Amino acid sequence: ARSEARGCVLIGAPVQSGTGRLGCDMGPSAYRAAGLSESLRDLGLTVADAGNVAPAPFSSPPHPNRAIRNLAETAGWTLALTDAAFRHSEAALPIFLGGDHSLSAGTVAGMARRAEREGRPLFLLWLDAHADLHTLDSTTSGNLHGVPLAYLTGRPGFSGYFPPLEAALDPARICMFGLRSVDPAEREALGRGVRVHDMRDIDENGVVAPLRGFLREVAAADGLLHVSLDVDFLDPGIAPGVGTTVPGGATFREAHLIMELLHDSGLVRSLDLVELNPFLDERGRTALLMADLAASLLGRRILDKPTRSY
Ligand code: HAR
Ligand code: MN
Ligand code: MN
Ligand code: MN
Repeated sequence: ARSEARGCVLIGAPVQSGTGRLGCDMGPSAYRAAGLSESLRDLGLTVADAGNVAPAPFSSPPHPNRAIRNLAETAGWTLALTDAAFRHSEAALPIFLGGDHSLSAGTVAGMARRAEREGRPLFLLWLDAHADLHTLDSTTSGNLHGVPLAYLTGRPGFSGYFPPLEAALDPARICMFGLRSVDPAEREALGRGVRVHDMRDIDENGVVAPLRGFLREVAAADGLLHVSLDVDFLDPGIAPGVGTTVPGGATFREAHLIMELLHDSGLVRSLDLVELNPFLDERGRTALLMADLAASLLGRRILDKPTRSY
């Protein structure tokens, strides 16, 4: 079924335990204030708002890497969001309103369980300036928004500290766009088969051919596609509301085109909007832009409405 055949459900994930600075917990409210459900309803979609998830209790033993912050709390979010993603994805297309990127450890794990239940493979499109491939041992910042992909691909060292992972993601089913800030330890992990289209690749070749190639593979495998959109994928000039800006990000046109191609594919089963920090935003412009990109992914045509100015 094409994605618009199912309704959408908004799920707030006010996670900020994975970052070094406060403010991401206001993300879900900012998306609601930006009118995300109204723009989706304008497309004729059924939209429910499931409210915000709360972290589950989880105790992690102290980790030898003393840099790590908020380990048990982040693991508790992972547990709660795995369950929420699995439950809400049966009948609807869940849109997770973050919250920092550590939340994807949960949402993607829940979608992996969903895919397994349907006997289909899960594919992941990761739109981000960062690779988020640190292990608990390799992170030097200690910020756990830098580790979700290591957890999800079953890299060692998470056992006992994070919820047990039922099915590890095959790196060959992960495609990244927008990378431009990768730490040495992550570079090594990138060599394990993840498909990477960094900013240089996008500058030279554009987004259309590589994205179409990936989508063809998802379709050929009858896969489920989860999209994880990190605010810092976008250029800081258009998306200042994030704690980890990196110069040289995607333009409005590139990001919008990706959303249109995703919409046309009909393959997207779930979506994360992550890393928005409303405290760092300018009059809501980043929240509005992210909400508009989500609406484009769900079928909004750029000419349907005068584009808002951010
Ligand atoms: N690699 C750096 C670290 O581990 C920066 C990670 C930043 N991650 C995000 N999400 N903002 O992509 O600290
Ligand atoms: Mn990220
Ligand atoms: Mn990032
Ligand atoms: Mn459009």
